[in-house]
Amino acid sequence: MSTMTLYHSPASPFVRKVLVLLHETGQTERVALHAVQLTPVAPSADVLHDNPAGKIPALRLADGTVLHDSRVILDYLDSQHVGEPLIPTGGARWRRLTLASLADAVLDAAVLLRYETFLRPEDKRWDQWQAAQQEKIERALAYFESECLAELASRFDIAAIGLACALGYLDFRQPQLGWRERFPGLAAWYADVSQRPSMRDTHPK
Ligand code: GSF
Repeated sequence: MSTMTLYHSPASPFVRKVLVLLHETGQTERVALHAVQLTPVAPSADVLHDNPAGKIPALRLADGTVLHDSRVILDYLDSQHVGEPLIPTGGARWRRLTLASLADAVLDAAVLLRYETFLRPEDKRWDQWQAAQQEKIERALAYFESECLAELASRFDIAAIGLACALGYLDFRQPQLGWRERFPGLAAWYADVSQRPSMRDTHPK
């Protein structure tokens, strides 16, 4: 039976990280999804009730406590299962969290770009700002490609989940980007992890 409620949109890559972790740790049944539609300029009243920032994911626990943002929710849910933690507790912890944070930076830039190109009126758009966000994505992917392939392949944990959801979101929102040609190591890694049921069941829509 579900004891927690997750504010959810099938397009949200930050929500997807939570869904993937739930799947990987066998906790999917514990969480009911509350579907919402929102943008920064059209917030959801339901979400605002539980998160003044108006953002998803937010997770309401059985006792009414609300957790956000995705990092806090992942940390909480990872403390709620008996398997090997997906946020390592030993020496690898800070490195893996830092890689997860870099994956979130890709997502932050990609989501801002989406708002900039989809929501902002054309006459108010700022090319240089868009280019700077795109460069953040490029630099982060170049770093993952050149420095992190073995680390990523070693375990599907918090860092790998974050990057997999980020690459999935780039495919969803920037299909023209062509990142696979420039980052073939990441492309091979992503092709592999995309086969996981947790990734297959949570495709953005
Ligand atoms: C970012 C969540 C976010 O931007 C986290 O949870 O890690 N640091 C936060 N969520 C977007 C939806 S999405 O594209 O995943 C959101 O809620 N946007 C509405 C807004 O007001 O920014």
